[in-house]
Amino acid sequence: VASVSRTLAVVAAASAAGAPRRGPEQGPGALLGAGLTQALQDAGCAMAGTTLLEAQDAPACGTPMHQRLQACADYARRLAERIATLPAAHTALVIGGDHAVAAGSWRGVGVRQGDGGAPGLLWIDAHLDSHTDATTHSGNIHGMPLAALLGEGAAALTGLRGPALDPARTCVLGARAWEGEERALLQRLGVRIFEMAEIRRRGLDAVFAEALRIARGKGGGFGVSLDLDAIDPQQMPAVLCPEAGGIDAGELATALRTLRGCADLRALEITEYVPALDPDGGCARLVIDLACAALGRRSG
Ligand code: B3U
Ligand code: MN
Ligand code: MN
Repeated sequence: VASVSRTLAVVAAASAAGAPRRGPEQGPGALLGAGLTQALQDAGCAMAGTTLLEAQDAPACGTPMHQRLQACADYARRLAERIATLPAAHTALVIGGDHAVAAGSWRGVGVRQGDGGAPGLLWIDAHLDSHTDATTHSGNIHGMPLAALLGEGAAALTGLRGPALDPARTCVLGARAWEGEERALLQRLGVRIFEMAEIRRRGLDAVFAEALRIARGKGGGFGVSLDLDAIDPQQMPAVLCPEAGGIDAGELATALRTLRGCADLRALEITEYVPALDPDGGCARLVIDLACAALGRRSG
């Protein structure tokens, strides 16, 4: 399959409002500083530009959940508006930030598509991120964005402009740590979950291909939201919530290369990178390699 010629619009979503600790808000600056855009250009992408969307200071520890929800929702609304205004022909590359930014990204992508439909979505994550404000154990908003995108949970997040996801075109890949309520929610909605156990049994390539078929559906555009904690923490320790037994980084790069042939890929999102946990920059280089694997045209 020939690689698609892409013009990328990079959106730096420098928010940690959904995370239990500061750190992910530094992710986009560090990745840009490590040469993300140059590497993408070297890999054959045209660059339409980079927008930085700064956040207010993340709510302090102990802030009541409804205030943290509101902070995440305010940020998600701004992010969605920004993405909605990008030219439809561009592929958006959203760099988080904690994963709560996704509650805005994919609404914005849906508005930008302009056909009234939501994009299909492949959610690559160690977690399910499908709690609501009523079921969360940790109180952390980055454990809720997938539920919010599916229209479940607090109105602050679900009420953003833009279509809710179609559960039949949404799937989760790499899951290995969850609480019962979020799994029950996804099962009730009919969202396909590809757990690590299934990936180990069938191999990532086969599972990724099936997940891609689900997200692409019969057309209409799709996206990929990558939480870096999906990758094995021995290879990607620079995340807030590492979970042992994850996806092999090299295998993920190979699987992501199949996106090069997908003209219907509307956006890629990469979240939860914490540069303070990456003193030698090895994880930043890995993130850049993954972005190039997904979006590039040549090895670069
Ligand atoms: N399910 C847990 C753990 C978690 C979710 N997302 C991350 N961690 N990064 C929670 O906090 O809701
Ligand atoms: Mn996660
Ligand atoms: Mn996540």
